[in-house]
Amino acid sequence: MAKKVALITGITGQDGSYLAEFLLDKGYEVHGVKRRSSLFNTQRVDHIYQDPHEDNVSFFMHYGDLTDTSNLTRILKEVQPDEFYNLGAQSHVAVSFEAPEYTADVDAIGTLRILEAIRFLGLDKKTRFYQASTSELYGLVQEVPQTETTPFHPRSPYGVAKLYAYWITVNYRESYGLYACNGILFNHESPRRGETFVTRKITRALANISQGLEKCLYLGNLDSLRDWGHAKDYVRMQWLMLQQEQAEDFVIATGKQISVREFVTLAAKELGIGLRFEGEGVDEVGVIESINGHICHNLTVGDVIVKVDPAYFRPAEVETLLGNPAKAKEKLDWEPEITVEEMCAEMIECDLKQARQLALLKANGYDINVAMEG
Ligand code: NDP
Ligand code: GDR
Repeated sequence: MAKKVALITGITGQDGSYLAEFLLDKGYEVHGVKRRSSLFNTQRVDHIYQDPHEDNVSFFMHYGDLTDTSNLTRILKEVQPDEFYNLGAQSHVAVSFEAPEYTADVDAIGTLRILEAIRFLGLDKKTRFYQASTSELYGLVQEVPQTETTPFHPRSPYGVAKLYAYWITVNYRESYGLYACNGILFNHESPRRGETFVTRKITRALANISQGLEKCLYLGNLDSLRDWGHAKDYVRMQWLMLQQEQAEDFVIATGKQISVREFVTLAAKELGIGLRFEGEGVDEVGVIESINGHICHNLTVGDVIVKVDPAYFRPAEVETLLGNPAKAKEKLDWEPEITVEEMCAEMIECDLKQARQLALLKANGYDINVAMEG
């Protein structure tokens, strides 16, 4: 039987890399779109790279960009995918305030470009389309927890661009009968998470601090509440959504939320270090006694300083997000398997390994550069 063919934008990102692994394991031929970059940008997928000169190759990369219609159309024509996963995006909410027009071009119009290309090439009966929608659509939340029917009120240029992408996906389903669906995914993380998203920024910085490579972790809003899951669990659901008889939209979440401050505390606990929170709006030392109902033993007020820097505040903030994944459970029998505590432990393990290597280099006189942004 011929292999199923999948095409993924954003293959070099966190989700793209996990999804590619997942589909290769299932016996798919996987094609990914990568951007031209002056430095290598394929670190997350290098371990699954296959030499195109070999026989039986099932992993291919194509240069492309979501801002380039002719390029997307050509790749689609060449690949003729059974499944298209649109994971590519300018995905950083804070950056979208700095680059709103680019974010709209990539995240909103990029989605339209793909849908139009599918239609134009007559692939509308063949290619199933998945759109990476987001809990950022809820923004200023109207209902707790959020479900597939909760009204949207995005709070950033990123959220607004993704709102267009959400509706154009629904519109192409309703207008042209495309199998097109939205996964409304809540935050999901992993050791492969980009270094400027808050969880990875925290695990990386605390691991570095524990090895004497940095002195202080600067953060913005410590009180934001997020429903954090693991990317591995969430890509499984992306595939499941394209295996149904009819295309539908689904919320993917864990149904639990913790604050940024609590995540810092979890990470510190994992490292066995004591914290001190300082800065604007912080009026307590910040030791947290229980997270998700579990008592945090061995937590002390310590010397590791976490400082609030208003530079990381956003012009409009999404204060709280909490998803209800009941529809995914009922219709697709999907449930997340990895808890936020397990995920944090995995991220710390990975960042600590790197920090120890850097510390060793430093101790032996090598120049190292530990840049922290966010
Ligand atoms: P990442 O930021 O890790 O990956 C984004 C990917 O998009 C990268 O491969 C990036 O390429 C690529 N990309 C960026 N701009 C363009 C462009 N102009 N043309 C083509 N590709 C481009 O994001 P995640 O993997 O975390 O997220 C995947 C998708 O899911 C995104 O659309 C995101 O908005 C959405 N999402 C993510 C959630 C999360 O919590 N992770 C939650 C809900 C939705 P490069 O490597 O070159 O930068
Ligand atoms: P988010 O993720 O905006 O939810 O978007 P991020 O990790 O950037 O922020 C989460 C919350 O933490 C607060 N925060 C900080 N954030 C960053 N990045 N850096 C800081 O120093 C910092 N301090 C506090 C933020 O204000 C925010 O409230 C992610 C992305 O993956 C999107 O693409 C995706 O759609 C949504 O999750 C669901």
